Amino acid sequence: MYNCGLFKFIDITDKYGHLTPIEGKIDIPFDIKRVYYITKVEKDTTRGYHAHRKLHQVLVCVKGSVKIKMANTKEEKIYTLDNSSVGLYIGPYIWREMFDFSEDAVLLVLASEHYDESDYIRNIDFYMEEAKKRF
Ligand code: T46
Repeated sequence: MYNCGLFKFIDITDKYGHLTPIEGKIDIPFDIKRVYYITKVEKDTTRGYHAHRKLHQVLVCVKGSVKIKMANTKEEKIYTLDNSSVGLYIGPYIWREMFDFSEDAVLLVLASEHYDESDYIRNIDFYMEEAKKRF
């Protein structure tokens, strides 16, 4: 599937615990302009239901687990994120839905741009129309 995939980051382990560094333009293909995280999502809640026009993001479930459904105009794929040293890259024109959050899930997101609501396509029909012209 275009514009998405998994990254494995270094997991530096010693007797004091684990440390995973993620550096913009080194470990992921963009500079990080924004960081946010999603926590305390109630059972059976699904988030997302949108795509971005320009934004590149990497999602890391630093605690617990969550499933991410990603789709384009032709196919869809579901990833389970449950490893704090694995990142899911999602680039432009990928529809995403996040579901099955574990109670303790902490989903960290590294983003290539500042928050801009006009970059969102929140309607699936508009998404299909725009994405079909590009891919
Ligand atoms: C994405 C997935 C993985 C802000 O004010 N600033 C921000 O940086 C973000 C991300 C959101 N917001 C506001 C916009 C909404 O009023 O927070 C509210 C909840 O955002 P949203 O419904 O878009 O949340 P999700 O979980 O559906 O989507 C978020 C990101 O918005 C999105 O880019 O890819 O996480």
